[in-house]
Amino acid sequence: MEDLEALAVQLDDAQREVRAIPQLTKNRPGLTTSEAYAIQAMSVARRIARGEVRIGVKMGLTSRAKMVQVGVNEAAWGRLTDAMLLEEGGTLSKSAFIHPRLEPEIAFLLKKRLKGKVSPVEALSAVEAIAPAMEVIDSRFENFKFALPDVVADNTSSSGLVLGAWHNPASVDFSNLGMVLLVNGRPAQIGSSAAILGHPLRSLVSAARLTAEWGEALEPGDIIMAGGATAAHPASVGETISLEVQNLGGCSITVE
Ligand code: OOG
Ligand code: MG
Repeated sequence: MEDLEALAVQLDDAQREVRAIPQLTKNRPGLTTSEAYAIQAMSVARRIARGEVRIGVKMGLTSRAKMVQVGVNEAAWGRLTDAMLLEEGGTLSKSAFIHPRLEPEIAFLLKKRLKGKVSPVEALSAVEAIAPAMEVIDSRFENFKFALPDVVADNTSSSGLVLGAWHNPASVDFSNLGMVLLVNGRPAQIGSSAAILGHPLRSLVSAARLTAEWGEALEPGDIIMAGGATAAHPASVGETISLEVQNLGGCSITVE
């Protein structure tokens, strides 16, 4: 356990010091996914101990495009804190990140607790609202390269999120909505919400099941990020990166 704690400290320090580190599996080829989730929990606990507040959970690698981009073929989850919230329409200071990438997502806001195995209907009845969202991912590993245990330990590259306006989930069928990531007004990534496990709601169902394996629940008030619908876009200074989702509006941020 102590050696896992040491790895958690390495990752936490890398994030705070904005410094890439070698993949954990280079020195520990036998690192298991289960050990990696323990490292993630320890490293996020350090953030919470410093005063950050848990705001929800993110799913990652829930679309084919994302799996292909990073070469990891299994969905994973991570923890979100208030320190990751970025202002919609605001700026992202690139120097506060190692090598940030942005990706188009759908976010859920929960009004009821979800834990363990739930049906899509139960999951939907727990949703207060849905919003267009962009996630900022910033792998703490050199060259943004990792295997599944690395990325799990690294809180699935979680680093920031931008949220658009919330909508009543009953007012829009969000199973297959066009999603366009624009860079300075030009489409850079085009996809559909259906790319997220066939329906973003399935990602919420998975989040309830996977977090419960670690004794955790999705709580009322939590934000759940469904995962990128397309490959992520590496952010460059001077870019305004925005997301437009059919029938849901969008959100945007400028890289400085
Ligand atoms: C891992 C995190 C994946 C998503 O939405 O698929 C993720 C990564 O690509 O660095 O957040
Ligand atoms: Mg993501």
